[in-house]
Amino acid sequence: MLQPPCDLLLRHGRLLTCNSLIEEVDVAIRAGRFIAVAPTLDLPTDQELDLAGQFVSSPFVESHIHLDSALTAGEPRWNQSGTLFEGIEIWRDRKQHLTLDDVQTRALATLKQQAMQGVLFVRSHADVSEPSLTALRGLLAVREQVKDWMTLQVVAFPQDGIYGNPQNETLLEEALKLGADGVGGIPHYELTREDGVRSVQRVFELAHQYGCFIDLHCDEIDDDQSRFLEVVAACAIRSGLGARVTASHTTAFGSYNNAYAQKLMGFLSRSQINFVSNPLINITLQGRADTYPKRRGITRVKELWQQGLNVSLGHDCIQDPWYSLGTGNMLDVAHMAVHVCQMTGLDEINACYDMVTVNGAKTLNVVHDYGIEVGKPANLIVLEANDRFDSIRRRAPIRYVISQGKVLTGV
Ligand code: 17E
Ligand code: FE2
Repeated sequence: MLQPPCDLLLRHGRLLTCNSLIEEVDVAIRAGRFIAVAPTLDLPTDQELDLAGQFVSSPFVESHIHLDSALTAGEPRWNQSGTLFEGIEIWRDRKQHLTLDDVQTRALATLKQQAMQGVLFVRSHADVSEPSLTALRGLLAVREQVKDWMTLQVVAFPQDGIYGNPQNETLLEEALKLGADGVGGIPHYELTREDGVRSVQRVFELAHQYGCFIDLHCDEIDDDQSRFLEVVAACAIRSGLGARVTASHTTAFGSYNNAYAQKLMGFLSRSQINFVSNPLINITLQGRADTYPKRRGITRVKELWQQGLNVSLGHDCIQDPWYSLGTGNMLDVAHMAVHVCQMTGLDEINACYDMVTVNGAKTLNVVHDYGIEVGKPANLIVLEANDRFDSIRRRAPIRYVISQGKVLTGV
């Protein structure tokens, strides 16, 4: 029987199989989906690309970024201390001047930059602690604008705390009514420890009420007494929401004593929550109050991974008050994690690649649409590399980005 031609046939790609071996395959795509993946395919096709043995991977997943503040470094002033808290103050000034156009232009430029580097799934935080909710409205509009080539999730993030100001709790709920995908919090920046605890509880109530996922900035500080992660774990265990919950940053976990950390690790396993670490940012933001020895201020990525918990990695910032560098390249993030978390064994380096791909897809809860398998949406990238290790070592250039069956040549 005559086969209808496929839209795109990729020949001679090196693909990672489910048992971590590399196999040379051809990949056929029709109507935006994978229709065949096999060692040799003989199908009529409209377009064919010879990959010449280059590494074929599922796209990168950016599981934590602040698109609302991207590309604002130096506005209105530079972060001289390099701390999280000076960054929050600078942003507080900058956000008084947000317009929808300003947010949308910067967010779109950033997303295009990310897509051209193989990122096709992004979770962004949107600050909802200013009364017009301009950051959130802007990112919700962008979510629609990019949906043909990028999956964007928007988290309502109360940067100044839920209880730091009488209107913030209402603004957070308003953001969920406007259609935010997720609800966030910042318990370590609430005015008191008690406020921090009840902010986490409130976030769980809102998630239940609005049916959204949870992604909290949690314990992003070097204070070994910042212990909101245990509150998140407790709420997740009691609510059974674990897989829909993410604890981002959790840098204080790097400062906890081992006896407490060991006990906590058991609770975290029970909770089955996801973790996002942002090594580029936290290696620069944290440790600022230390002299020497100076802490790294990174959560226990290696130990969480060894425990079988889901850990993904994010960029967090691209040229904003917290981090003036950044390109959107997820291999920079993975490369930094390898160093800062001392994940230098081969399995560990490969795991860091997984943390910017498949683990990110788990955090974003998009696994049903993620992976190079027949029937799934045809999203993939081709790297000038042999495998995961080689991609990270060389921070390999991206040769092709294929989004929903189309080769992106510019978006
Ligand atoms: N806001 C925050 O609380 N923490 C961060 N790392 C950034 C923004 C980038
Ligand atoms: Fe963040």
